Amino acid sequence: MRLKYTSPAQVWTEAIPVGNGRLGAMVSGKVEKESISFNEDTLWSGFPNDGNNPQSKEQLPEMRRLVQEERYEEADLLGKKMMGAYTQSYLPMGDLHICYEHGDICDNYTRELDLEKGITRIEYTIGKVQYIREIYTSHRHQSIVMRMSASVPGALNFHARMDSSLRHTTLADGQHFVMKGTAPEYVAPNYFDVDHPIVYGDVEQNRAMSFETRMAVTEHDGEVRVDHTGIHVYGASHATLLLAAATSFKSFNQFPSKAEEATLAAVKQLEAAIDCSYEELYKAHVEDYGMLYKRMDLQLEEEDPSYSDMTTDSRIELNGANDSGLVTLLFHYGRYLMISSSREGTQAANLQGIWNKDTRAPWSSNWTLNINAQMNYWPAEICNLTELHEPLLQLIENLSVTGSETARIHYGTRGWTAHHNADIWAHTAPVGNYGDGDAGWALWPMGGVWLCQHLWEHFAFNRDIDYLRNKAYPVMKEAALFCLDWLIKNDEGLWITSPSTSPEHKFRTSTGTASVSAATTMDMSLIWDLFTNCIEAIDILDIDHSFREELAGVKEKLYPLQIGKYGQLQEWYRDFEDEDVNHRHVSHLFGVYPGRQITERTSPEMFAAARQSLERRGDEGTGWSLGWKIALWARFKDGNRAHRLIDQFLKLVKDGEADNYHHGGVYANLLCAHPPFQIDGNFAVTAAIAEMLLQSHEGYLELLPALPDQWAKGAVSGLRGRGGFEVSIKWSNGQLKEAEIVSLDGEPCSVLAQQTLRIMEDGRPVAIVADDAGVYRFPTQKNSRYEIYAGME
Ligand code: FUC
Repeated sequence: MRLKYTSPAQVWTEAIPVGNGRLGAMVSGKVEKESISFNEDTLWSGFPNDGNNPQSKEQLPEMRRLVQEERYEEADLLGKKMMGAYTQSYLPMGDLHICYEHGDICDNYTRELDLEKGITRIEYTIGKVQYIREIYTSHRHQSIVMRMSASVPGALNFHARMDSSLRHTTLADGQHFVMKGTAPEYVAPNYFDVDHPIVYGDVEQNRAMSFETRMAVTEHDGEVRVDHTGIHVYGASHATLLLAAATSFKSFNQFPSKAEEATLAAVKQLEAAIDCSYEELYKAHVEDYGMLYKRMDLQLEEEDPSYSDMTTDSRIELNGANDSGLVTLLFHYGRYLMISSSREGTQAANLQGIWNKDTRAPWSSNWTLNINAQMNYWPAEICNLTELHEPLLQLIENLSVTGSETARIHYGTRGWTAHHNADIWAHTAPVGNYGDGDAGWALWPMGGVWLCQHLWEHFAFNRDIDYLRNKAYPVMKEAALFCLDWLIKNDEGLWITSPSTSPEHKFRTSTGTASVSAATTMDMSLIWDLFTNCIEAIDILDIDHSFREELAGVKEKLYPLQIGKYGQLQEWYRDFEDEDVNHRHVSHLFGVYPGRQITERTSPEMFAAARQSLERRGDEGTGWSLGWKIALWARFKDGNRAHRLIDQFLKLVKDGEADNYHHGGVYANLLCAHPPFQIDGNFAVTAAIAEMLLQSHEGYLELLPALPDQWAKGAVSGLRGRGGFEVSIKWSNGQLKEAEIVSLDGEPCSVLAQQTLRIMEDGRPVAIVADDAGVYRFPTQKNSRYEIYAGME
């Protein structure tokens, strides 16, 4: 499992990402002048500032009147008056430049990322001297570790320095080379054209955060000098360079600390790592990373051995999804990226995970809550990385705090709301510089409702009742209270939302297009999902009985899903024509995936209509859109269609290809191309591949629900299903052969497969009950293992 290249990265989207959840780096592997751009996940512009717009609430009655009178274009315009501030931006920290005194001409160049160890390695020869670099970000030692070596004594000579596009100075502090900098107080989004897009605070009273990066050479056998220009290593055959970094960020609702706090934190990190030998650092990293990575394995078909000699970019370009080894690589890469961008206690992975080189990154590299932030965490549970879900769950808790002010100020409701963008300050207001925004994007108070699905899913997969009681349910309940106040009754006495948008898509009106109307399918499906989850939580916790009644009553009378004139699941309240029939968002299909409202069993007609909607949308899409569609085709149990879209996802996109809303693909480094680079698609495709092999949203584990013809034979281990089950499956000729289920919580287990099953525990048959639909149910014991065989004895 390696990404592999035979030349250095010329551009950022060819470079290799490494990270420990907090500290990230993009390694280019250039021979003479290595450049590594690095990030720290708390480095954002700005300071706590709610960005709410107190004028919003007074527009609401008029807004609702316009919607009711079907004056949609006017409603869109009025929406501008309900906007708050834009979010702040996630920032690059700096660039590390290492210049080797051996020129740029070399032989036998290779550059690899070993997914099993989480280490990138660069090798080349100059004359008879072999040079090797190993680079990774250690979670245990909280630093970027770079080990350089030469096969001949004295051949390793280099100079390392750092700079940043943010305000900074550099200096030598004993054996440390130090960069001290400050973030701007304001960075305008890249799509917002203003004269002063980047604004720094007053030197004396800066409200933004400070940052500090420290670098030192540890183990070496040469001469090391540190001065204000950098670190110089002469006459060595090996040296280890460490880079530690910190900011003065405190928390989402507190102003940053003084710059000294960043200094203290960076010094502490570096000092903790500095006395370790390279061997100790390496061993600790491989162990720590492997503890997460090794939980899963996947094999699809026999890999064509000739493919493993090819570079990753040529495999993408020439083979696509026909190369099942490349598909497995893509799958594991999503897990690698999750381990590298999300660890307990770090910030949640944003639009670019943690890897961003631009001060004005696309869409501020923020958290976009109308699909992208959620999508980042789709693989967390099913791919057995449940603890890496934590940063998102924490972000949700933060948003529920700031979001209660937004709910009160913007709409006068109880509970909490978040709109389509968030930042490290837990921004929850609709974005648009108090009047500039577009209602089609920003006037969507459903971000919190959708996010709450993650709180529930974390419970559903793990069955931790204390977590449900103390962490998840209280936040879900507050989001449900918002919905109860936000919903209004239509003329037929059904509950609807107004204003309401189907994220970013517009419909045609008699005179143009508009986005604001009432009760979009997505709104209603999200509310259905939250209420359903709250009701299940209440039943498990045996609390809040009258609240349960209230939720159940409203849920019963939610404006129902509709089937439109094309046989499609209607996206809007009325059967409007799409502005763009191929639009990238498929929000109205939330109930199919990642939701569970629409299944073949519970609502076959809606299921067919949803499928028809996806057909109408077509197979094109931005990177993340393709990822979502693959997961949807998995839920429609169409493995071949899903496979076709994986092939589409594996299309090589060249760096700098302009933003495109209809094509997607991946860059040479296998990172998802919106384009531009956006990480969500990587996570979605990993989750979707898992979903092709195992589903558990219908109350049972379904083995191999959407196997494509191309994967006739294979094996997967370590998947997780709802109910607290770990599942491994082997198949051949497109048929289940055997599976193993470990019950982590002792819950009763239900399994569905295409064949008759025999279920054994310790070699003895287990008493099973099979229903008409072929679902086998059996009791389990906590931590017991069950073997499943297809066919009769
Ligand atoms: C939403 C999407 C765009 C992009 C942006 C970050 O606005 O519609 O395609 O992913 O988020």
